[in-house]
Amino acid sequence: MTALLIATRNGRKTREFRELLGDRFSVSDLSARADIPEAIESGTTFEENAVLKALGASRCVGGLVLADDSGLEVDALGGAPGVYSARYAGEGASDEENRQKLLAALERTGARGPARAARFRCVLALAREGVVLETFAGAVEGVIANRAKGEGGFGYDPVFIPEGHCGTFAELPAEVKNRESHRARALARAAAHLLA
Ligand code: ITT
Repeated sequence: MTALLIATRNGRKTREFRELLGDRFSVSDLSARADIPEAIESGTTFEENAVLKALGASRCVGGLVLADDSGLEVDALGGAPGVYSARYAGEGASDEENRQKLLAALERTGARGPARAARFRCVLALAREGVVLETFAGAVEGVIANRAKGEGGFGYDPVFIPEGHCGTFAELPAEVKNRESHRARALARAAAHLLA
């Protein structure tokens, strides 16, 4: 089994990677690696930040490293929060604070129904020995709900209704997110590359 280090400290992301990759890869993350410094996400695109995270970890450990940079783009907010999704309500903000800020900002625009169009984007960067081998992108279109609903997933899942569904990612069964999410789509491309 191929060992794959996911360059994240977000355990909810790691859980999704494990579910998505099944027993094809032995997955670990940075949660137990206090020796590896936190990457500074100074990029202005998901790709730049994914590459920064992948290189940061890959310079410290051998083997295959995969980094994920992801976030939510809301059309009525000019694409915000975008690459700033994790820190939308400020550095160290909780998921709930970020969601509340998003719903309040969207409320102020008066956007209703299809005018609440949004998408999750994910870029994965694959690296080995401090060199980026490839990047892979995935996206899922949807709309922002009027209020947060559901207990599953993480981050903005309770406010995101994916195209073709009536409930949020947090309400729908995990299998739906694992089949249709931005991360699932990017990872399908990465896995095809790794297993080719
Ligand atoms: P790492 O940098 O350690 O991977 P992070 O959570 O800070 O963890 P990002 O910088 O990529 O990750 O920020 C992504 C943010 O976008 C994340 O904190 C969520 O708020 C949101 N996000 C990304 N993917 C999501 C998903 O599948 N469901 C809900 N929200 C998501």
